Amino acid sequence: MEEPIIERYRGNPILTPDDIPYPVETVHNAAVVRHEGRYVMVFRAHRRNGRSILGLAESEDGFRFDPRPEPFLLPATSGEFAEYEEYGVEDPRVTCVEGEHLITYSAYSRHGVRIALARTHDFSRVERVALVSQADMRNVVLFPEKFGDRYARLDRPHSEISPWSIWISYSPDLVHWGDSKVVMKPVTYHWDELKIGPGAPPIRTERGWLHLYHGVFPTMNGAVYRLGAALHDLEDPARVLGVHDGWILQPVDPWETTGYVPNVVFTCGAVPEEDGTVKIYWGGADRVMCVGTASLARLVDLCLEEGRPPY
Ligand code: BMA
Repeated sequence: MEEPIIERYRGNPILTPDDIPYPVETVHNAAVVRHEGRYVMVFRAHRRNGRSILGLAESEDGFRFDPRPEPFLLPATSGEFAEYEEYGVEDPRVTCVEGEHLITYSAYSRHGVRIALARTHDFSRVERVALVSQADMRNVVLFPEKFGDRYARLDRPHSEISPWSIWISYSPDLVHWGDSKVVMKPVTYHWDELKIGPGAPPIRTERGWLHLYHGVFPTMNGAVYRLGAALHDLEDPARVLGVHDGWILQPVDPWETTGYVPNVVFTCGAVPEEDGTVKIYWGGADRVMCVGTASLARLVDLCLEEGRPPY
């Protein structure tokens, strides 16, 4: 049998609602980054009213996480963010740019879903910066480096003529974004034919920026969420060098096929290691957190050697 692309950790799931010291129904779609030699996880959790908050857990080894006693970010109840976070905060991504941890998350309200940006230096004090998109937008990941003097992000606008595709945008100040270009689209009658969306913030490799994304296929039994891989040019990230034709992970374990939403693996974070591996984190069935390990070189090879065009 061929080696799996992502080797699942035997101790999965690594975090479940039962581990959290305050009432939550789910622990999923978490960002994970390195901070001062530890792994910090910012996870999404549903409360019993069906709305989400963000929690935080820490780990020495990237596998065993201890949750903090209190939530990390609750929907704002006053100020300019309150109106747009009324229905909750979801699916965080964390990128370290020039020593600062930047958090993008979905802000849900009666006006739709849009992206908010917050920053932290220490994961104790968190400061909201700006709402950085209109509705309807989810799944925004920042690149960890600037290109010239501009920040870059992968985003996911939606329109009937170009449904749920991945675009790139640039900003001089993290607040105002533009110069947008389409970079990848779902492919008809393919595992990611319905929707694709940015997953983990891109990872620098020698051969390009590796982007782990999610793709959705509609079945008679509902949507199936899987993970895929794409490689972007190091200097010009709007240029896609290759997209792996197949998925790299699909729901298999019981906590991935059954849960809050069945048949979902969804990533918001991956941590590259010095030994050439990457720890990939994903939510299982929108209820628990899981982790697996893959070789960065193999993921890059899959994009370049067993690829398909980006659209
Ligand atoms: C998407 C988002 C994700 C979720 C996925 C599967 O639209 O809501 O947070 O993991 O659906 O339910």
